[in-house]
Amino acid sequence: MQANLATLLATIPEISLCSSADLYGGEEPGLPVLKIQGASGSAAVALQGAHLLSFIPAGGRELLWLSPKAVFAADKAIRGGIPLCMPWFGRHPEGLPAHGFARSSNWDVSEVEILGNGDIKVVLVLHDTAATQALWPHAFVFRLALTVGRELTLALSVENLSDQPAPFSQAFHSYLAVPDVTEIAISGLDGCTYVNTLLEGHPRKVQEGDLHVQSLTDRVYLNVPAKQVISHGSGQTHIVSDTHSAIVWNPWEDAAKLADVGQGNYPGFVCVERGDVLDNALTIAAGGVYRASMTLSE
Ligand code: TA6
Repeated sequence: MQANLATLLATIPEISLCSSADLYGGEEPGLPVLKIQGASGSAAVALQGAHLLSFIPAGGRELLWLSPKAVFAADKAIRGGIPLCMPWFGRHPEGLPAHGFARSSNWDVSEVEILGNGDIKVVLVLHDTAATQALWPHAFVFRLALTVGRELTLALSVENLSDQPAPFSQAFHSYLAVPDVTEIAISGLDGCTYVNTLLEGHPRKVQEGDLHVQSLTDRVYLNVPAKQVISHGSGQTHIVSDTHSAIVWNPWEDAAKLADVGQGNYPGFVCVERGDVLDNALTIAAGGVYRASMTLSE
């Protein structure tokens, strides 16, 4: 773990360093997790992956789903919360790890701050190493600024420090807690073209009205509006992002094949992810920067 972390955290009592084993059980020693307890909201973020595990606005409910079967192990993506999928989303054409390496890499904390309105800001950074260069041959700095208050904001910047253009796609792969996925309605996708990645040839269709998830679903919506709202038995979850794609996923009965989801647990979440993927993927120019943000609120 980074050398100056204890000193940095000592400046802000609202942030403490604990172990995933203390918070969620599982094998000791677990993974290091920052617990953020602010006046307007609380959150937990694993340093592996800069991975949000929990967000609860003050007086509100948990917005994120963390699998009861999540495994907290080095180099293994954690099931639930908000994994950061980058510098590529989904399967890699050359068989490199799905969803990139950011979610399984160890990030450092570079800044912690209490903002004027009491919200808490934490900035995590990841730099290239020989191992990342072997997967994505670019010098880079990834920066994720988290702001925890009544809303949760993730502000991402990706600097390509190399002298070559870098192909890039990314998603904030949010697992949203819902009482029953079969009873939700997702607005903010009406009229958007989506790619059904479950069917041969990945056919495209246009969404009509709200989306109701009633079976195994894995779709990439392109050029979506900034806002989606998930309405469910416990209220609503609002997502706002300046990215261009939205991915909707629920494994349904296939959850039985995912040991860290587990049969029977799929009704408790829906992934509504925002990012820039497929047609919305891009190339970051040599020396260029990609920026994206997403805000979650009740
Ligand atoms: O975002 C949807 C998706 O790409 C699905 O295809 C599904 O496989 C899911 O992500 C989970 O991927 P993971 O690599 O975390 O098991």
